[in-house]
Amino acid sequence: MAMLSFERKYRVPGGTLMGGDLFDFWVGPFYVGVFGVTTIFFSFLGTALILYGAAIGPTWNVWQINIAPPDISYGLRFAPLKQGGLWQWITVAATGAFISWALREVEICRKLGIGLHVPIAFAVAIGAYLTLEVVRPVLLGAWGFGFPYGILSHLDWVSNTGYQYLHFHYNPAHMLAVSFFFATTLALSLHGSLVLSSVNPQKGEPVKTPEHENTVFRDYIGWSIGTLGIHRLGLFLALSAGFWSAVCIVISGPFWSRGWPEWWGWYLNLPIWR
Ligand code: UQ2
Repeated sequence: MAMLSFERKYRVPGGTLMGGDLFDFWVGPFYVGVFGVTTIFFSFLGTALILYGAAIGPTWNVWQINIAPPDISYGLRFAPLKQGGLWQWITVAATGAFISWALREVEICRKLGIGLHVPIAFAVAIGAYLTLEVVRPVLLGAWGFGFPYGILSHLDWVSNTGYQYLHFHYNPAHMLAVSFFFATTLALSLHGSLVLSSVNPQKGEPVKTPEHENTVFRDYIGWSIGTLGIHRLGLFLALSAGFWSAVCIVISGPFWSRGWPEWWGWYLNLPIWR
């Protein structure tokens, strides 16, 4: 079915999560919905607050603009706008925009009658952000433990937070996260190159099918995971990378407050070495 007639057939009311037919329409190619409106509201609010924070700051150098969370002494209270309150409201706006976007994805999936894999995958990324900016600061008792909004400043935060635990690469959950990130790039490079090789055959050859793709890997390693399997694997690897990233930072402080190399003392203290 041609794309335009397909879209005419499926762009019908229904499948919304709340509000019934309210905003259940399209603007050009874009589905609006209640959550399209809330996405626009929160992203405009957040962007305006960021611009205000930059305007009252010392620089317009994009690399150096920084909107920091409140001082630790504010604990989990509201801070004045210029003492971290802006960071708090920007965090509220970002969270509202991310969750609105995920729910808009859910409504589009429901309209199409497809699975909810895309919004669920996005929810894992939102979960990693909320772990950094909400869950860990709440567990540590102060919003000041969140990362600041700024290009260089958030890099400094990552570096400082890592060195606070002496050597973050000894964090076992960080090891898992990094391994999943690398495995994700390996899987996507294998998959992308394999598919492109099949649809870009050598001169005079017809475009190839999945049988050829399977045979490449059966010849290499005696096994092919299959065309559906590679996408299941890719989603698993990518979500695992995000999941273990969230775990590795939320356990740093709330669960383990010394250097991560020291955590491996359990191994050195095993009774088998006596
Ligand atoms: C595959 C297959 C695909 C693929 C790829 C493979 C036809 C088009 C890439 C090969 C993948 C394997 C063997 C898994 C590798 C494991 C990790 C952890 C990276 O068999 O089926 O479909 O794209």
